[in-house]
Amino acid sequence: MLTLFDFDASPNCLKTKILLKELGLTYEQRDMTRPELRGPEYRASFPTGQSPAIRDGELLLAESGAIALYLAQQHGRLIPEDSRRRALMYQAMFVEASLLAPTVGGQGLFGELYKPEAERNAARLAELREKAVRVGQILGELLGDKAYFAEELSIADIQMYSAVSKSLAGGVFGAAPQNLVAWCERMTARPSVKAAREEYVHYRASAEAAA
Ligand SMILES: N[C@@H](CCC(=O)N[C@@H](CS)C(=O)NCC(=O)O)C(=O)O
Repeated sequence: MLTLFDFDASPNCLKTKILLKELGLTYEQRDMTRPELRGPEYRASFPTGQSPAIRDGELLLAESGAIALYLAQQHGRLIPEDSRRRALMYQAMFVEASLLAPTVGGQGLFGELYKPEAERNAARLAELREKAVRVGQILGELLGDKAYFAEELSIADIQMYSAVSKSLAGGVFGAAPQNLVAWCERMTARPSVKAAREEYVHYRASAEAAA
């Protein structure tokens, strides 16, 4: 059986959980702590020392995007057959990994905001805040009038969802594009997304705080 190496506070693990639920796969979950992720045993299997990661038979695989491509291809779902749509999917996935995640992720704005106030770098924080607003605009333009980033639901939407939903909830996109807000609401309403969010203390807590 497939094993998911999971970490409760992780937006990256949320992506993989949504995908597993969207594909209807059964899996065994290993709940990891930060020291375990950084420990030699985990690093021997997954050199990045990060979650999510999966074990599928002989295959040990980390990086949410690689996991998404692997599982979607294996199950023949969530990757458009049409090559133009598939190209849009790749574009959105690369934008997520190269622009969105570094700007707002753990190494970016939210990483800086989670630091105790005295340890924050004010100049970097201001730069990241400004960049986050630009990234929100870019995502709105990439999405355009499409219902999903590749016109049909694909792994690109799942990859985008964690950081976009967190950014919108945290207000870091400023006056966020309405099409992006509507897309996020569509994604949040999906049973796979609802079920995945329910499994994380972190996301349950933010839903309770918003209610
Ligand atoms: N690019 C990676 C990022 C993974 C990542 O940053 N994982 C975080 C949790 S969200 C992690 O494992 N942090 C633990 C640590 O760095 O010690 C992906 O998409 O999977």
